Amino acid sequence: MANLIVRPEWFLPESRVTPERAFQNRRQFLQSLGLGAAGTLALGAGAVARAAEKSAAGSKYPARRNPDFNPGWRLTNEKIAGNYNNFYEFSLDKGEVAPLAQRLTISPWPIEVTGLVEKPMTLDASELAERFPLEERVYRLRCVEAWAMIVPWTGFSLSKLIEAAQPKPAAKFVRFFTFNRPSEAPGMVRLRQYPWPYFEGLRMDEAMHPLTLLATGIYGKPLPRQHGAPVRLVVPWKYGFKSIKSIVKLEFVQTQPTSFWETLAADEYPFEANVNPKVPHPRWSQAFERMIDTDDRVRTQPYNGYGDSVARLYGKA
Ligand SMILES: Nc1nc2c(c(=O)[nH]1)N[C@H]1C(S)=C(S)[C@@H](COP(=O)(O)O)O[C@H]1N2
Ligand SMILES: [Mo]
Repeated sequence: MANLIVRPEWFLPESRVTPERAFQNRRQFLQSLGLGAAGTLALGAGAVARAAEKSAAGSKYPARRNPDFNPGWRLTNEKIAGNYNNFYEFSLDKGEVAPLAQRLTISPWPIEVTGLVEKPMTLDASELAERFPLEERVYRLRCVEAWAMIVPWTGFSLSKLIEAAQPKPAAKFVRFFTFNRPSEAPGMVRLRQYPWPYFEGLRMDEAMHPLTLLATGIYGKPLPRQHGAPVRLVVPWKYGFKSIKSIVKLEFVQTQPTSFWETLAADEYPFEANVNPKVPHPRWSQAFERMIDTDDRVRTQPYNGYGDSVARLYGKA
């Protein structure tokens, strides 16, 4: 047995020779049997491969791609998207967010659903995938700063959670809140003048629109912290700041609430914030956007290209 313990010089960690997904699934499977590396020896490679396949079918990632939301666009490079993040709780520097965000504790993660609902509830983020089937959707995301990306999110329509909470007729808006943990988020300490925690809001019809996603994953894996783990909003026809990350609370209210950026500069970041190439930001044009990985300059589309399904919400054909 000694040669199994003393690694030969050609030894490579399995993670380096097996595609990441297969590796993770196999590990999960072995762990579920209470087996470590010894399990590999006992079962043999073929049995492990078959068992890992079964376990992959049971695991939540990657989720089934919804063909309605996969138009065959070229995806933004995953590494670049994961190292170019707006998450002011950690840093104003997009490249610094990913390393700093790793200190965020994401388990347990209770989410409170409250306000004007028949069924207020608190559920943990880990329960979401059990209650609401996950699917993968490719969306464009357009930041108000005139950069854009195209990413595969994993999640479910926010409408499913709203239906479970049963809003009362008086509920006309939903408010969303991010965590309030300065001890884990240095930006919250450094940017003391900001009205933390980050908060956002949608009209009820916007929140109920099938495009509005609660995302728990990206690129076929659970969300990394810099993208808003464990659960964030994605509203693809609005500027990116509406897509609030790391949500801890949803509150149903009667009158139009404010939002974090609106409080700071209402003329630059209005509550509605629909992507519109014809309405310039006070300090720059919104006619074009830059793809973050290729630097391609792309013409910005009304509603970020989602006008066919959302323009009717705004009384436009
Ligand atoms: N809590 C929180 N959510 C947030 C932000 C933030 O600073 N804090 N930034 C927003 C902005 S401006 C954008 S463009 C997107 C960026 O998402 P990404 O980093 O996953 O690409 O997150 C949005 N959600
Ligand atoms: Mo943004």
